[in-house]
Amino acid sequence: MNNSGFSLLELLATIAVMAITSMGVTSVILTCTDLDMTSYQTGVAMDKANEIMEMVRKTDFTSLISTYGATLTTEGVWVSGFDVPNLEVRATDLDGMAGKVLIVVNETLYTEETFTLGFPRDLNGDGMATSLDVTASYKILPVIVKVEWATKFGDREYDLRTLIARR
Ligand SMILES: [Ca+2]
Repeated sequence: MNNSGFSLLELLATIAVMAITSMGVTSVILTCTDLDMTSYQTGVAMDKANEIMEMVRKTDFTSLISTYGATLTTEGVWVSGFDVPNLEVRATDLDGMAGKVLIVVNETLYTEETFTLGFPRDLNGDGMATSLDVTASYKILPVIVKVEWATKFGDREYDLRTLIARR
């Protein structure tokens, strides 16, 4: 028998190969979309953090804590929250807002974040870095604007850190 066309077996094999190939393509497209989403979210976090830091910098120096200090933690950090649209808030985030302004008033607080701001550090100008709360006497304020959000790959965060002094 002279059969110049596809046999059924060849046809099935071809369909199987095409199906596997197209699964690979779909997977690549999904991965690219995920990366786009991740970079989009990081962009959203950066934009909002920059916007809030600009507002903080424009705030009168003596009003910084009354404006951005909603609650004082036991570590000596004033905290307030701000909303960041289009980011998924972490389930563990108590105030339900992805953004936070942190103002450190404990000269002795030594963390990964305050370390980069030169802590332990004299904030009230008495020459010593020993005060646990300089809320009423500060000459310099360390401000951290932080955005923390959840993604399908895990938690992400972005922050800006600065020292603000009276001008
Ligand atoms: Ca001091």
